[in-house]
Amino acid sequence: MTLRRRSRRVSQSNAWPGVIEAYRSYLPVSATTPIISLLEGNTPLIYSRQLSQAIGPRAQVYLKYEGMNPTGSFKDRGMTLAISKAVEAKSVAVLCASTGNTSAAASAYAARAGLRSIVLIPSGNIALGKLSQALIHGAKVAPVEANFDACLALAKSLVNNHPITLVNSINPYRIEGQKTCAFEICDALGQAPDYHFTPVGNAGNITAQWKGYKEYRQHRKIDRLPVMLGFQAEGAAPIVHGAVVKNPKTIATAIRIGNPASWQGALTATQESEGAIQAVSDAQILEAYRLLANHDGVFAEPASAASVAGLLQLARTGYFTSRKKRQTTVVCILTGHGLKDPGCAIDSITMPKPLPPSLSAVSKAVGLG
Ligand code: AN7
Repeated sequence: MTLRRRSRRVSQSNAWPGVIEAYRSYLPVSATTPIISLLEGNTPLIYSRQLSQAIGPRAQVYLKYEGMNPTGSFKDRGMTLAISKAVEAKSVAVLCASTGNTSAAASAYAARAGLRSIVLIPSGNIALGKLSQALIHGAKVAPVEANFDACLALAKSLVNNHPITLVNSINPYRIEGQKTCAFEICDALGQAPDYHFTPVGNAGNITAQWKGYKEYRQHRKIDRLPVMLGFQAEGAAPIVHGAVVKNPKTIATAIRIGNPASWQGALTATQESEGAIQAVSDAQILEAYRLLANHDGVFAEPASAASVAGLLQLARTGYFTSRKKRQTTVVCILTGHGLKDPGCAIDSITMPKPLPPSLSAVSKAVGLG
């Protein structure tokens, strides 16, 4: 009797296959491209009652919770493709500069692919969760005493002198992968939203999302395009001011970027869609961060809350009431998980004091006394 070797993998025929398999015909892969995936994508599009009410009676606001990706941010969409293509090109190492999330994604996907990864991060200005990820996935981490923009310049010089693949979003495969976020939104809504709100740092994501919407329209999956609205932090708003910011400052370290690589892509997206890039203050970012956690039950990292801060800012200025009569659909991208930056959560609440193990002390402290 011959024993048939059983497949080690459980059949997952109905399971989500990751963004490359889900959108293969829209992406630059061939039948022989090795696919390195952690089954990223298919993130929740969550209705927000509080934000819908804040915008107006005919508004429907949805949160695209990209923090639910395998490494906790939208970067996984681009990284699955960038790493797959690096393996296809027989690369043995990848390199990125990062404010944190790119380094987390690069090191995880590189680990899975058996590639070495090197990450340059601005020393002291990356959230602890992200740093832990890069380290635990085995990346060579170089904390540089400089900001992200200087780290990116160093990274570009390093790849010129060594046979290493750069996996920052100037790698076009990153943009290709990240456009799948727009596809998913359209697939879920059956149409493009009227307004698309997103945080902007290096501006790769808004560039990718706009590309995604335009491709979906070309393929007649949707028949209109959203207005693209991007938000930078006030102290790191080069696109808003039309000038490089030498010393960008914001509590939202993910978007602490003074010279975005995809600057032109962001301008194209907002000009073609009649949208805008605007600034929101750290106070507005933190207000939105708390609102999301307190009223929607959604924990997003501070940079992510910039999209919601931007939505509230525009709503206050009457942006929506002065425009449309019919139903308005809004999507806010929440780019990363709140657990990435536990320090920010702890700093923005009052830490409760330790209590003696007595019923009266505990009851009193929790408001049941
Ligand atoms: C949570 O990880 O640039 O405008 O090096 O982590 O495409 O840069 C992160 C950016 C928004 C901005 N939200 O996206 C990096 C990095 C979060 C982010 C952005 C980032 P882009």
